Amino acid sequence: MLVPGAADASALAALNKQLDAWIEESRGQTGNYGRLPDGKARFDVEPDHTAEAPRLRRIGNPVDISDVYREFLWDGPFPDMAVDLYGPDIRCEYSRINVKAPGSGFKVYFHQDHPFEPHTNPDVVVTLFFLSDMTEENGCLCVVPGSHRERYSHWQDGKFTGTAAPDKQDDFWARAIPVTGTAGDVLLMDTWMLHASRVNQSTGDRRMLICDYAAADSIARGPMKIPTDVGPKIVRGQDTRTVRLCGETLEMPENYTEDTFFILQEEKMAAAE
Ligand SMILES: O=C(O)CCC(=O)C(=O)O
Repeated sequence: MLVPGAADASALAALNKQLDAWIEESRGQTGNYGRLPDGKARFDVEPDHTAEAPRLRRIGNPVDISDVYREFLWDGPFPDMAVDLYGPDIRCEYSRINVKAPGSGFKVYFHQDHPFEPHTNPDVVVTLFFLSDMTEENGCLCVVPGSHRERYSHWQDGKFTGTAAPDKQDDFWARAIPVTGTAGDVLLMDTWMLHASRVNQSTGDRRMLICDYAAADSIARGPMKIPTDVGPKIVRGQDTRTVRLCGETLEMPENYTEDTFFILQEEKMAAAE
């Protein structure tokens, strides 16, 4: 579901100002940098990142290092949207920012998010907040309607690759629709929805802030792939001693050592293309 104008202009400006500063800072770096609690890099740059043409593509858990992002994701409009979906008790799991610089060759292959962090039940909503306009030209998110009822392995050849069924990617593209919108809109996406995105062929950044919220009684079965210093955190209602189970059999992921799943996907898919 797309919610237009989910944040006011001043919040949007403050989030983008902080992101501008991080992109500026990245000019002084030649590779991934900063540390998440598990030792992986917090800031992930594309292989062709340079000082002149910075290509900072992901920031893991901006809530750990920015009051502006923490207040927005914990106290802003999204926790209440999760309450509307799942009831009063909501946990903020983890967050990340994805940036596609103009002319960036960074694309994302079809995957579902749930297989990265299987939970005891599927009450997990992925909020994808548009920090910039989203167009087909700049590589907006594309989703496969109805795919939240489908299940695909994200393992290939004995390795967790973070990609759903590589041999079905063309079929997924044939069924996919683009989610275009304006800066300030948010897409609420089921944790099982297949999604992907193409490269940015426009002259401006494509910027997206993503955060997962779960019902408090939906418990992750393993570590978060982007661990946070300050969470997971109950952002509405109360924590619970009870856990709600669903009877589904789920494939567990591998706790991969690569800094981001973009690298995992590229390792598998670049070879196949
Ligand atoms: O940034 C995109 O286009 C896709 C993001 C995504 O799927 C993710 O970060 O989990």
